[in-house]
Amino acid sequence: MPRPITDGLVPWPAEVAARYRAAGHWLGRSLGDLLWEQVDRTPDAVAVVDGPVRLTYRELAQRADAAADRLTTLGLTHGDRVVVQLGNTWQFVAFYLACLRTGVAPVMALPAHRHHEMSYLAAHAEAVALAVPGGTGDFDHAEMAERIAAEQPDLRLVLVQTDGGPLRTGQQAIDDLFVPVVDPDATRRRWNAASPAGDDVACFLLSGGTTGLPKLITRTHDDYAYNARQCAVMAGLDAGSVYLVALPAGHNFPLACPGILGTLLVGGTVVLLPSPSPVRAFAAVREHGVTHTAVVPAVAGRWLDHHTANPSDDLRTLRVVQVGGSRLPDELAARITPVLGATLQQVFGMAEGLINVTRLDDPDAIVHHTQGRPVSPDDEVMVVDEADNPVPVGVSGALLTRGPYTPRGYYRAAEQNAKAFTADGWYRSGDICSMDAAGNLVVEGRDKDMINRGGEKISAEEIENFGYQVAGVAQVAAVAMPDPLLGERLCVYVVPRDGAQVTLDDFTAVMDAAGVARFKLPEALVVVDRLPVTKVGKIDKKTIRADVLARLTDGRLAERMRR
Ligand code: OOB
Repeated sequence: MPRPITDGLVPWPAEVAARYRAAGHWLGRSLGDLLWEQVDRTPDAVAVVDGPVRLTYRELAQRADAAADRLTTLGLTHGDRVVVQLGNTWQFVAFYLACLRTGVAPVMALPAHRHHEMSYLAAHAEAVALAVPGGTGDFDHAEMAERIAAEQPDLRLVLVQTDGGPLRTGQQAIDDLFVPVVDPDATRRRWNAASPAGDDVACFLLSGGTTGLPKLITRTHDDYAYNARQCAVMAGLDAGSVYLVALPAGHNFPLACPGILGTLLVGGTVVLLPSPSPVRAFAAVREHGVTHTAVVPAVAGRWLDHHTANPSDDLRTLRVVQVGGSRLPDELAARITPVLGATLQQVFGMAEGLINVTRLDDPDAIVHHTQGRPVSPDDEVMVVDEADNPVPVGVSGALLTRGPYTPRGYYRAAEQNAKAFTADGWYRSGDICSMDAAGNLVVEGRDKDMINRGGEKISAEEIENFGYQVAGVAQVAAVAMPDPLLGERLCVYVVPRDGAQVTLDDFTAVMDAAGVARFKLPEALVVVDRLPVTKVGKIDKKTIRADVLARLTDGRLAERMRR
């Protein structure tokens, strides 16, 4: 039997929570309440566009309420967890809203996740349900879900987005949840009355990953609504805005910074695309009059190149392009407005909370060279030295933060919380930053053992754990390898056992067999006699990274491009 959701939450201290309420940051209302209020203000406005499907606010709300009813009939209730892996479709939005209405907490997995990640998430969250895409493209999510459900007795329900295709025995078609109910007004009143509390869990986000597997971050209705509202203000969203979702919708950035939630809270329109390819994105901008979107730097680079080669695409409506997830090179930053004609907003955020943005009216010097400043006046940020003492302006150090939408601990992770949070509740972001006199942050590097592959986060520890399962491997270290396109790619250093041969294929075969998300597969492997160590005997990643650079420069490192 799954334990109650409350078992493992780390709340804000009561006096801090009272302060956030008094300041009006936390409204004590559920996200569903706030969104359904918007439905009443603009019932006939278009809320969601997904290919040929256009749903008004009223239609979206009715589908979500219908799904809330069906989830209840299927046995799901307030506090249950469901791992959600849906693609960028209207069903993603309607299902997420149904969860907000019922208090069933979605765990926001990514479509790229495979058996390894999904089974862990389901087990760790003690989920009772999975919601997955159908067997489209190169991977059969429904088959994976069937296997996971067979392995985990708590999993009672598998919802599959079949898009009308065949269904496996024992699974439910997600589209059946949205079929209109007989009396939508009565259904709506019932869910209004059953609304979750402001401090209930709205959803779980996944940590960027420095540990073996992602940690779960609980976001409450109060804090997540504030996150989305505040980002909406900063991005200049209003009822006339059209927000394009080009990144995976379950990621914090397109979900709530301001993303889908921020747009729906102000009466704007959300346009969903399955991928950020420039051809599709620019066609969507033209067709739907997109005003706002969010991309990672690698995508921004592709858009710039495409538009430079095809300048006739009409992007006139595009007002704000948010770029974040990994460091945007200054040269790329300077090209956004001249080429795309839109204002650049740099976004330096994290699923753990804190969001920094450059303001729309900031001068170029700030927008091109910094990653912005916190979106809330009550965000506390501190750049510290190794003894946790603040460093002077302009000096780099580790970024710590607390605030009204930065939770005080991961879910059910006491041991990791002791490391990732200070005794007085500051979150150690693992980012090395400097701060200017006006509070703008520049991300200079990081002190967490992670590889940021174009915004996709890969934990070195997780990869090394797989390395030790590869036959003939005595020692392994996973490090970032600089890449002009993605910023970083994953490279592994291997010390073989006596006489053993270890290849990149051996390594990826082990990871493939374990069913690991493909973006985590290493793209280069270097065989060495021994790994450098620091004075205290730890593997010296800094020296290894310098070695990667040297090998890249003189051509000894023949990297393999996977995607
Ligand atoms: C976003 O969230 P996560 O949780 O996938 O990753 C957070 C980490 C940060 O700690 C930092 O290391 C890196 O991603 N990061 C950036 C960055 N934005 C994120 N590093 C340099 N420059 C940036 N602009 O990635 C995320 C969440 C919400 C909005 C935007 C990004």
